[in-house]
Amino acid sequence: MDQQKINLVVAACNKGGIGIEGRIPWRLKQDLAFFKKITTTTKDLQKQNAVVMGRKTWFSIPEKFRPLPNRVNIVLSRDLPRAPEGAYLARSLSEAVTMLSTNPLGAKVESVFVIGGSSVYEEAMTSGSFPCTLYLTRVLGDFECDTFIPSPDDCKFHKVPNGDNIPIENQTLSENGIDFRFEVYEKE
Ligand code: FOL
Repeated sequence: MDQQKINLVVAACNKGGIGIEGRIPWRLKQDLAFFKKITTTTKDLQKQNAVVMGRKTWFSIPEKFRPLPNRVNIVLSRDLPRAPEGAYLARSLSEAVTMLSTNPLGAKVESVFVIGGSSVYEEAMTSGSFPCTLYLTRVLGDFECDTFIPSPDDCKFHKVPNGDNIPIENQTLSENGIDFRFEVYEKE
């Protein structure tokens, strides 16, 4: 794993909303396809990426899709008695990052992706402990939400040009009447 750098992947609507009642308020196939691709693709074909998520996010993923295939899955919880089947358990984000950069996992993990939920995103965005790249799908609408991410601008993230394999920034995509676009931010 490259020097404790982490990536965040999230889709958020106008007011930063990401979820309601344990689920995602919209259904965007192209966005999920992007999620799958960016979290799965590695340069070194011998390695996998890791996805780090809170307990509620783990249980929100449809059972047939978890553990997310071809990725090292880490679930964060202080309370679970054991790791869910197919996943590793860590007690905190920093413990997860340490596990992933230490052998045996360290040898086979290329990049770390934090995939939610709101408290994990918030910690990663505000802690200042790790340099981050944030892959933000901006869903251009107002959806009723009960969980949110902080504004990237308030967390000292700077928008950067989208790299290869990511649909062009400023290009608005549309799916079943919902407009959205892919943005990339970085924080030292
Ligand atoms: N980031 C973005 N951009 N969009 C999201 O929907 C998203 N969702 C989560 C975290 N970051 C996100 C957390 N929720 C699956 C389901 C829920 C989920 C994350 C992933 C999931 O089932 N993924 C499958 C693909 C399923 C499909 O193709 O329909 C996977 O293999 O990644």
